[in-house]
Amino acid sequence: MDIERAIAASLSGVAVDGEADSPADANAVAEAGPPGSTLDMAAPTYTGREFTGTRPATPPRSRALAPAPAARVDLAPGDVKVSPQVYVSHEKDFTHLVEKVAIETLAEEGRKIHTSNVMANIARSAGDEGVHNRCINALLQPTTWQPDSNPNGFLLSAAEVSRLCDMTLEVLKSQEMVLRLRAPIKVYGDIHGQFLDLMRLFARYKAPSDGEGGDIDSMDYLFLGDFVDRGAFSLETVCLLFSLKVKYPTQIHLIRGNHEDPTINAIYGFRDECRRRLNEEPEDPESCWNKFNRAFEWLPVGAVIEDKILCLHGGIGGSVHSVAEVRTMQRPLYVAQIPQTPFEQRITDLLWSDPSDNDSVPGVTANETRDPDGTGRIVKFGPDRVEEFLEKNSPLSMIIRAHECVMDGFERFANGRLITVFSATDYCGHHKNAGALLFVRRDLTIVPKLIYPVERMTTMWDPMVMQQRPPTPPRPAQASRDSF
Ligand SMILES: [Mn+2]
Repeated sequence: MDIERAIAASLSGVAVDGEADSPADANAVAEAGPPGSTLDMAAPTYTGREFTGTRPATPPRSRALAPAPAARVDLAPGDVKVSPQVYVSHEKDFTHLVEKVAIETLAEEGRKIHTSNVMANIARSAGDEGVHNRCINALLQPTTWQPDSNPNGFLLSAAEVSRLCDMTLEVLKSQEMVLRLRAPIKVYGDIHGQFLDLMRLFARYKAPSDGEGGDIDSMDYLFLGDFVDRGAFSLETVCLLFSLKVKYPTQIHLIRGNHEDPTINAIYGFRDECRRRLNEEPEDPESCWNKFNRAFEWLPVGAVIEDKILCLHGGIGGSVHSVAEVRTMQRPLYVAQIPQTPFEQRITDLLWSDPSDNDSVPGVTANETRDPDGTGRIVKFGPDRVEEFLEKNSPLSMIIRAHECVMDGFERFANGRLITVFSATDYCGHHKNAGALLFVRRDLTIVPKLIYPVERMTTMWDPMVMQQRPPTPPRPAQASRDSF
């Protein structure tokens, strides 16, 4: 296969995906485009000169004369640039393998294809790995994932999980407390260890991978926290998300939920899951459970998409007035259980607060569902708070948050200026709610994408936690004590 065919094959492999994310598909072509545009420029038929008579076939431009010029130019950060890696599709008989290769070695790749054996390529790509790649290969199986046959085991050893936490922590430390992100992007709400729902969303609406069925090269992914607790697969969920963060540090984004906190995930299931499945003593300072929580303390608490959409786990409560004040919060960040200072109250508001029951309830009111003892620290905020916040933080015009189970997987509040998104279906087996992701198109149109509950073959929730701490009711909230 020559270079043009290799690029054409890789382009068709990336661009042909029938889903409705058409702007993203266009983006996929655009990203893979620069090698293609080099070809266009090389073709004299595009010069616009008048021409009569028969056009001879244009010979391919010789490789020696086309030293990938765009890749060699020094560009300032943020300039348009060509990816140093190119997709190629190796085809043989009825099988194919799409692979990433360095742009510098593309010529070599084109020669190799005539003699290479497809299976040998697969074997080679399975060999070069880090723990994050191994975890992704094993867990990112949107249509085929099944729980481990041994419910007390886990794919990775405690030592490997520990290494994954270290790698994730390094990435998180290098990034900001409030992320600045671009559209197109998919925003996910709470998953709460319901790993099967994550796989189902990936299967229906594409997954963060660079292989078939994946769209990570055409859009980013943002997860709004509450990865762990409640569901039976917190380890699968958090390990896959951490692995994706390590593999795609600027395309996968994780922000913190109220369950990414040792005080909370010690009682809602995650600590026991670590003890049982990693065979460790969580109280050991070097346990995986402690390492996860140390990484959680470095998760950002907010993200802003295209300067227009603020994303948080809980909300703005009564005390969050500007994005700037969140941006300057120092990490590692500890969450006080009973906030004593204005700073601690702000953290509680970001991670714990909810919108009021509906648009007719303004102001800041007690959150009786989450704060049954009436300390008054966990609040609900009215639509007037949302309006005021957005006005003060122009050009922001929307808040996306998670944290509450909503029946359709997403729900609008404050006249559509705030949206709640929740990705776990049939939360804790109780609510029969849909799960959703919000796809933010390049033109900033928000497109909800839903899945509905399915019959489950195995127990998906921690029975002990279920019994002792029933799940938070979906909106509209019904009064219920002792729930989160
Ligand atoms: Mn939450």
